[in-house]
Amino acid sequence: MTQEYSASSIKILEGLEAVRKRPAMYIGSTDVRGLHHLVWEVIDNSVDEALAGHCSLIQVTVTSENRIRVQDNGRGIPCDMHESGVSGVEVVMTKLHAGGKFDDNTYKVSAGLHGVGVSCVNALSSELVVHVARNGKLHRQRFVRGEAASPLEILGDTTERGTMVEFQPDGEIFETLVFERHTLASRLRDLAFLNPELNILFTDERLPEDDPLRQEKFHFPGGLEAYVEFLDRKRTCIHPKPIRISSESPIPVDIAMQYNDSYNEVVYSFVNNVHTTDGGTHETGFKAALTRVVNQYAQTKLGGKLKDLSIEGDDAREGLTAVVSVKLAEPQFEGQTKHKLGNSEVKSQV
Ligand code: 0RA
Repeated sequence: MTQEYSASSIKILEGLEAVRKRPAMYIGSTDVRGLHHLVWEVIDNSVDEALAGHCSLIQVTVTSENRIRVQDNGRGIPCDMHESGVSGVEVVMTKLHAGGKFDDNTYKVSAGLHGVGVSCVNALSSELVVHVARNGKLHRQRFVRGEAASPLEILGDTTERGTMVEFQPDGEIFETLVFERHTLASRLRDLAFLNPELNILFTDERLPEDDPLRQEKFHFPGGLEAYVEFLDRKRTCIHPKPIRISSESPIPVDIAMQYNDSYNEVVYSFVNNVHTTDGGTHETGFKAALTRVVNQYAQTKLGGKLKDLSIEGDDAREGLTAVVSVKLAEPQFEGQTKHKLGNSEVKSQV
């Protein structure tokens, strides 16, 4: 590199060096899970643009060489010079924890669970190329193992807007470099159910041209209602439409639920689009409310006849399929894998 680095740039390089030294500290592991974590990290930035109301389409592609390309029609990463002496793109791509949020914090909620940012993906990629369409120009910059391998170049004029990130995970870091179509597709489908405005186009270029799974479009204007109907698509429901409960204040809460004729309980919960597989206060609040309401109703209807009737939570949820989604400015995630919501105020709010 011929470029001279300022003190702050040196710190930036040390930052990404730490990510390569201890990748598990940033993305959990270097196995197939960690590999997919890279994709979630990049997509989170595009979803953040969508949550801020600036992005309606996210295209995710697995190339025939097992690279990942994520393209959105958001505002694009700022390309002008940042105070640190490099472009906004380079700051986002090389500065640890900068994430996508070094502007005036227009982001109400962030999708990121670990929120380590796209710079970690860059650090753990043998090559990453970013294209940004912004202010009428198409820009491009290339990175190798987290370091700029070209300046931010202007390729030409454009009327488009948005960001495209293509990366090759580093074989020196990851135990496997093969992405799982099903893992990617189901997360993208979830994101589309949780964000009804969003269009997600998923392409797996490893599949033959005529394979119907090569390209899937995920767009569900019905939101969580559509999600519950999807989850129950092979079951027989005992009432025609899912029950829908939504509220914007004090926090955005969105619930859809439907009973079917099975004995299974399926309750999925999300916080800021993150699947809380270990539940937490939002899920506890929902279950407590449901048990209480069912008991109250039973007492009103049958109270005289069944004085000591008490319906347990498990009974109230027999044959229930439900999705609970909340959006929080400052989620506290708990547990070993950070998949459990801890904010105590959320229980009563839900
Ligand atoms: C920083 C500031 C702004 C947008 C972004 C980053 C941004 C990052 C990514 C990563 C993937 N897609 C993205 N889209 C946007 C705000 C820019 C503004 O205020 O116009």
